Amino acid sequence: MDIENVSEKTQKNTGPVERSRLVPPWLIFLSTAIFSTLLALHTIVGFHTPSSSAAGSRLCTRPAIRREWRVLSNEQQSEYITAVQCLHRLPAMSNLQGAKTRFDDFVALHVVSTETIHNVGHFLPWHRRLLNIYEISLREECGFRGTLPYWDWSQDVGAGHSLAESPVFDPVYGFGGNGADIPDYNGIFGNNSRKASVGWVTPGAGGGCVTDGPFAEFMLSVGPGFNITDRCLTRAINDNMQEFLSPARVADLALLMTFEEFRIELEGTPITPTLRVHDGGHNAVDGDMGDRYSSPGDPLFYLHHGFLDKLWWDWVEMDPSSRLEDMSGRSTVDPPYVDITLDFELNMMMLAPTVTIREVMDTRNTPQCYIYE
Ligand SMILES: [Cu+2]
Repeated sequence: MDIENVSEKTQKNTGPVERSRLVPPWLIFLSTAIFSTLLALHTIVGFHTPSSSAAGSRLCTRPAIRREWRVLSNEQQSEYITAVQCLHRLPAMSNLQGAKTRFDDFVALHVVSTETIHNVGHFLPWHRRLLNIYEISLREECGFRGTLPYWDWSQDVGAGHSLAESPVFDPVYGFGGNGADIPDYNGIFGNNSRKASVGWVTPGAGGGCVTDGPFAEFMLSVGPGFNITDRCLTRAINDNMQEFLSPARVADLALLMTFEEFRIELEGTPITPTLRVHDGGHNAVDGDMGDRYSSPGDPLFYLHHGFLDKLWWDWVEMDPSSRLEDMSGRSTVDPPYVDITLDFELNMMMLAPTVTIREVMDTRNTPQCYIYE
C-alpha cells in the first residue's frame, strides 16, 4: 500500500477551494475517514516492522574470524591472556553480589542466571550473547585486538594424549595447568554447586589451586555455587571425560536434523541420561569449571563455550535457510513454561542491553559480527 501516492493524489485533486465547490460534503467526509484509517495503519505497520525483523541488527561487511587456540601465534595467545588479566584488574561495574572486578561481573551474571539458562531452549543463544559481550569488553575496555578463541578438545582426544597436554594448559602460552593435588578430592568443595545427578563422575587428580601459568595468582570472589568467597582458581583435569569429547561425538552431533535434538544432545545432563559435550567439557577441567554456577571463574570457560557456539554455528551453516530460524525448547525447567521462539529475550541484566534470540541467530549480523574457522 503506497500511502504517499494516495495522499499526493488527494492533495492534487482536491485543493481546499475547489473541493468546497465541486465535491459534495459526504465525499469529503468519506475520503478523510479513509485517509485517516490508512495513515493509522501506516503508523502501526511502520512501528511493528523493525522489531519483528531483528531491530538494530544488520549484516556486517567484514565479520571477524574466531579461531582455535592452537592455530594462534604465541603473540596472539599472549595478547588474549593479557586482555583477560586486564579485565580482572578493572573494578566491577555491575552491582551483582560479590563481583569485585569486571571479570567477576560475568561470573556473577552467570551465577544469578544459572537456573534459568540451562536445560532450556535458549541455552545456546544465551551463552552466545554472554561470550559476545565478554569479547566486546576485552576489546573496548582492555584494548584486545583479536577475537575470542575457542578450544576444540576433540583434537586432544583424537591425538591420544592426556587432556592436560593440550596447548590450552600450557604454562607460558596457555591458561596454566592442573590444580595442586588434593587426596580424595571429590568434586568442588562439596557444596550446592554440584548436582547429585553428576555424582557418578570419578574425579581426576588435582582439585587444588592452579599452581603455574598466568592464572596461578588469580583470585576469584564469586562462587563456588551461590557462595561469595575469596579464593584461588582450582582445576582437577579428568581424562575419564575423554569418551564424551571424542571426534566421533562431535561428528554425531552434526548428523542431527532439528535444533531440538541438537541442543539436547549438546548440553547433556540432566536431560540426557549421561554426559554430553557440554557437561563433559566442564567436568574434564573440573574444579571451578565443574561448578554449575560459577564456572566462568575459569577463563577457559569462554574457550569451551566458544567451541560449543562453533558447533552450533557449523550445524546452522549446513542448511542456513532453514536452520537460521530453527529455535525450540522450553523457557523454564519447571512449569509453567512456554515454547522458546525467536522473539524470546536474552537478559544480561545490567551488563548489556537485552536482545532477542532472532538478533543472535546469524553471527554475521551485529552485534555479533563474527564467523568461525
Ligand atoms: Cu552456563
